[in-house]
Amino acid sequence: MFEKVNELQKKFSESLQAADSSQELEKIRVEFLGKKGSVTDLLKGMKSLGVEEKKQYGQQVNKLKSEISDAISKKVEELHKAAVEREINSVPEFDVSAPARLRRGSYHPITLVQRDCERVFRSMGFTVEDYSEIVSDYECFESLNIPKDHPARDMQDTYYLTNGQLLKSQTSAAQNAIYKKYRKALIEQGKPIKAVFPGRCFRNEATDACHENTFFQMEGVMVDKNIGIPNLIFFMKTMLSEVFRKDIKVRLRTGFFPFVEPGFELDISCLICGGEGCPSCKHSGWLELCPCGMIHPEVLREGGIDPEEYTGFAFGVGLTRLGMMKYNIADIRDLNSGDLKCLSQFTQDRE
Ligand code: FA5
Repeated sequence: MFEKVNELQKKFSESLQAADSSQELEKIRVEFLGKKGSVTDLLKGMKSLGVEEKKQYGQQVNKLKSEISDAISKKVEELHKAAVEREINSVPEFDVSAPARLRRGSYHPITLVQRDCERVFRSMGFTVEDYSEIVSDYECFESLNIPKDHPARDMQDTYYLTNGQLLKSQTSAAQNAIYKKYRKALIEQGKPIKAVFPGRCFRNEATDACHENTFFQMEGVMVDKNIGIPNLIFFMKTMLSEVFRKDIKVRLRTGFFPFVEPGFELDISCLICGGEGCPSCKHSGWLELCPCGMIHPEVLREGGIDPEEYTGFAFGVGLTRLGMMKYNIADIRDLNSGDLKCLSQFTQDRE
């Protein structure tokens, strides 16, 4: 039995010496220290030993175990150091007197599409508002008719701070503040509230070709007397035709959001596959782009606006998805990748 410990030690030393990459070291770690590794195997034979032998044998196996673990960590570090040194030594010398090659930056496709939308809405009398990325539960949910324990909260899990605040999961989180900011002008001077507010949103969810955990939306609201669904449809149509500047197929279907009534989902026929179905549209041929609806009376009331007198619409367009469709980017994750091969293709749109 004790012989086996020495044999294993020898075998390990040989394997360690031959290893010259971190992948090989990981393999060795699993081979010797893994759940089904050789060191665990050594312990299996202990049953047949006497008490004193068992104690000595156990000590030897444990000693071997920590020696193997230490030796692997040491070698990992050595290999890492050697790799860094190799890299430092391989930096080509450069000629400081050579003329500079200028590389101009470019705007991110989402910035481009956001500016496009802002331009369209500004031209129709909307203000563009900025809003915080860290918000309270009240802003993100309660003021939007989503009380604690409401099932609609399941649709949007996000990241919480230890102080109870959260990274906003939707730009709708700014609605209440916008109503409160402009309600006086609406009520006293009859100025309709017309505002868009773009922003980064966060959701704790798995990513795929059309879902990111960090993405951009742009919210828009209009409140005045006699605002109805035709107004909403007019502004949605104008936004899409101005952004795409070509005919695109859209569909409007009913959708549930506690802060609008009635609520709609505005989908766009997938421009990546032409509506055939692909990973970008979850093989449905349609991409959910811009939910919208008539602002719920409770939400207006919470913002200090009398819903008996005023009505309004709200929408929340997915700017990141809009960018995907406009610039024919099949995988949303490329937009956050920082990969210049993908992102610098849009330099021609630089302003
Ligand atoms: C909302 O966030 C609502 N606040 C929108 C709204 C505003 C409805 C005003 C009614 C009135 P939803 O969770 O469906 O709804 O997201 C809106 C849009 O954001 C989606 O259609 C999609 O374009 C985009 N979006 C949502 N989740 C993701 C994600 N994980 N990755 C990328 N885009 C996303």
